[in-house]
Amino acid sequence: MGKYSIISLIRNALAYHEGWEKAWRSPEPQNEYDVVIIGGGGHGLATAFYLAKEHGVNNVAVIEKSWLGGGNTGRNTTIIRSNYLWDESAGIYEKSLQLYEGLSQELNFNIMLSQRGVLNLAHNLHDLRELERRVNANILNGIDSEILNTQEVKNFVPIINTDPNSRYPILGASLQRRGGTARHDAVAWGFARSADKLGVDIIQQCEVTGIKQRRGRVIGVETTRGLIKTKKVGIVVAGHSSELARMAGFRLPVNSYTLQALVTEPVKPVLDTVVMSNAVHVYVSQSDKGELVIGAGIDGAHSYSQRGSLHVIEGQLGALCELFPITSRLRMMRQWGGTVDTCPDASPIIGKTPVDGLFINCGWGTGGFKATPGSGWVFAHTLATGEPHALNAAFTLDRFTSGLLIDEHGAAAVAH
Ligand code: FAD
Ligand code: PYC
Repeated sequence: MGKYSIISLIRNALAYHEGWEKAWRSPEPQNEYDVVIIGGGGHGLATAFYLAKEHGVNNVAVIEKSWLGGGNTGRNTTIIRSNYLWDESAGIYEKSLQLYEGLSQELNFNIMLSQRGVLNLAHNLHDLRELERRVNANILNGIDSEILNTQEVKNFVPIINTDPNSRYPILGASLQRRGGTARHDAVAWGFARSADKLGVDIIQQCEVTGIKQRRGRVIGVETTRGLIKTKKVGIVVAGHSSELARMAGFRLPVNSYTLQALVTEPVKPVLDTVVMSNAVHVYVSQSDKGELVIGAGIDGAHSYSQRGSLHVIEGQLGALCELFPITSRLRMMRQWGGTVDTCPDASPIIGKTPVDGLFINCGWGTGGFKATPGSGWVFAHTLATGEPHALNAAFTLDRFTSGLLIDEHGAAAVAH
């Protein structure tokens, strides 16, 4: 750290947050924008940033009903990876991982990328064959992916229980070494700060209540702070996508569920990778603070509640203790939930809607944090040109009528 950074750090620390430079402005909404993005999560903010940076479209507003990153962006367990099965998914998730690899430099904001590896465990021969199939597909797509045997898993994760007589014996695992974690808030804030610098208006505490149309074309959005005119709108509201589609007069094949997570009390470093078990429904990593960050599959009932129910926690903690016996004496500190938007094939929708000028980016379900930069990058292209990029061309809404589904239930890893 240079002399001036240290002086500025001391000055700011002593000033108790007074007079700190704001990371982004809080402008009043203008009457009209070239593009309005609904949703100030990571995906919406990334879209705005790439619209301005890659396409020179700066007259853009991001409209957020609450605070930036307060939706799933700030609620997720920060796992990133690109080891999906089908070519279409490999293309977009790998683009995203590559953007993540340069993002701290690109945004001049430390997103705390930690490529500590992501393991998916196999507990029986069927699991192992499924993982081998996916690893082979990944390798054909140029994505780093490998299979570890039981001993190699034990070497990689010393605290894991590999006793062959345990309830969930470990026959092996897939490993993506370039996978890992990134700090979720930092991703949202980094994109917000850089988009703001490029002229994007970020408007918080402003809810979109209607999509105004004339003769099948979008002409603006109704908000709690008045009408904002525009000929191009991108909906990027994750768990509330069906609501926005309803406002615009069409339906989505999307279901909303609660996905929950919890953290333990902080402990010394015990786990320096991410371990997921699709079959047993638990996954875990250790945060920089020392907490074990734990999650599982969705709660099975449709809901907009951001809480989740106890039986899901009981199941995942039982599995956690079986797989990692040393966790059995840890106390749980916090639990929360987010509303995820799931598509029938566990893949997103990124593209046109039945309304001219209205585009949608949704359906990332339990796994969209890893896609944040890639999703924003392709959606910016789609909004700027009116047509999808090659990387999102297959993720259309009409695949649910054509039948050209992209079934990623296996690679989604978190059951939904
Ligand atoms: P959000 O961050 O939810 O942003 C949407 C925004 O739209 C919200 O801020 C909301 O307030 C706003 N909004 C909604 N309606 C309106 C309206 N009418 N007007 C204005 N604004 C509106 N993915 C991974 O890849 N790895 C993980 O480890 C992972 N773990 C997860 C764990 C949990 C517990 C949860 C809940 C999700 C997890 N996910 C994970 C999924 C991931 O969080 C999401 O797919 C991703 O963050 C979605 O980002 P987003 O920007 O689309 O949505
Ligand atoms: O998609 O990798 C993932 C994930 C991990 C936890 C929740 N989703």
